[in-house]
Amino acid sequence: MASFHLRDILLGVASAATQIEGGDTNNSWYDWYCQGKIKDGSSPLRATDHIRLWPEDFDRMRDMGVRTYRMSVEWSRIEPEKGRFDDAALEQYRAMLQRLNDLGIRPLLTLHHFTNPLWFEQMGAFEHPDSTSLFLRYAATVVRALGDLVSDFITINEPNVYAVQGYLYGLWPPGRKSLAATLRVMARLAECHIRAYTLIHQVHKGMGRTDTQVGFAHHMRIFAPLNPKNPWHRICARGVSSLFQDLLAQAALGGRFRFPLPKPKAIQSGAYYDFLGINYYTRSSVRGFADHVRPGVPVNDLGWEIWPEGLVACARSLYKAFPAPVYITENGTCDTEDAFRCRYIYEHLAAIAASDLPVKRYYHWCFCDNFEWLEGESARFGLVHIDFATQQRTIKRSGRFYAALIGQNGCDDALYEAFVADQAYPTRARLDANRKAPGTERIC
Ligand code: GCO
Repeated sequence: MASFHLRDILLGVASAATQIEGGDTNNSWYDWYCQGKIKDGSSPLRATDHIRLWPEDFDRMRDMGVRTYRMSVEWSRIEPEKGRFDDAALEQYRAMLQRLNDLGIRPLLTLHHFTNPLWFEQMGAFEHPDSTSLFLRYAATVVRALGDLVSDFITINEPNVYAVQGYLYGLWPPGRKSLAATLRVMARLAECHIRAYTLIHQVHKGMGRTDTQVGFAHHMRIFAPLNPKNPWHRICARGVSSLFQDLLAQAALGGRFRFPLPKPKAIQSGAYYDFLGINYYTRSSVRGFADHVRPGVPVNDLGWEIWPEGLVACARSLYKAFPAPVYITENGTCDTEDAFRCRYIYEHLAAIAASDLPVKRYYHWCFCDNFEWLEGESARFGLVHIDFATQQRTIKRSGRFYAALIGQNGCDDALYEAFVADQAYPTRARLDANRKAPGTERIC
């Protein structure tokens, strides 16, 4: 049985400003590029030139039947200097949101997706004691300026990935390697989410809106013991899961800050979510405190294990603690040749369709190939192919498949035969054999 039906799930696509817009030198990731940190030497200054080409991109989304679009606004454009807000930048985002509404594509707006304005980065970003109030002022400005055009908000994207990559592994800005700083930043981001949750509701209510929905996008993965029979591996898997994702969920969604996360002042326990935003990509097999991939498992081009059941398992574990509608705010894969993306989409959506969880939205990451952080332009996650030199867009086979899935609100046998049946995943062993350069796996 290859068919499934998606009930009342709204299907959409996701993106993030720095990864697509281009044209902004005033942010932490452009600075990171200038420091020579991007593996393929590409710059977020180019990206997909979405800042100019968005009307074309939105038309393509409409043609594909996309129902909802997760996008982010760039803080460094909106507040280029501390305390100076740029009306033209806000107008630009208003035009985008207006157009999405006109096309019948429901926007979900992310306020912070990894990138900081330079002035904020240079003052110490979320380690600085003033960072909460500065983030809240920015958030309130955005909601006042755009809140008549959008009702669904994500405060912060993947606080755990931001903290771990930037403050523990030192791979992302600001390049620190301190466990204490990582925990401080995670706690600060949880606090920012909680306070922004309340503030967005207040501001939006003041504008006469009663349909506000706020959440954060939590990066979740399955942490499995590399050898399930080894008790040490089992302890490590639980420990890593707790440090990386469980403590953060308790703090940000429930206001419960547990050791070793520092507790911010005057935060009450409560329910700081209207939906559960989950970004899911992979399963990590754990030995010690490092990530591994089991030999022989299916993997994507970056070596991340492909394990569709994990999506539902992650959603279930979060839902048990925090019952609310589930939005899969990101799910997708790096597949340069677009050789197995249809199967990836099919298997993840089939797992959702088979579950009894209240999954209400699914955002495929990503609408188009883009600037994939450290990997630059070399890692392709899009449904639409980008020729970065010419900015030519071409819908991929997987994009046509996704459009057909949206059209049918599910998959029937004919669609499966046409797009999925002939696709197989690479395996870890094959990837290693094909690799000329050493692995480029992301650690978290
Ligand atoms: C993340 C982000 C996206 C990535 C995507 C693929 O999870 O890191 O939210 O910006 O591009 O996950 O790595």
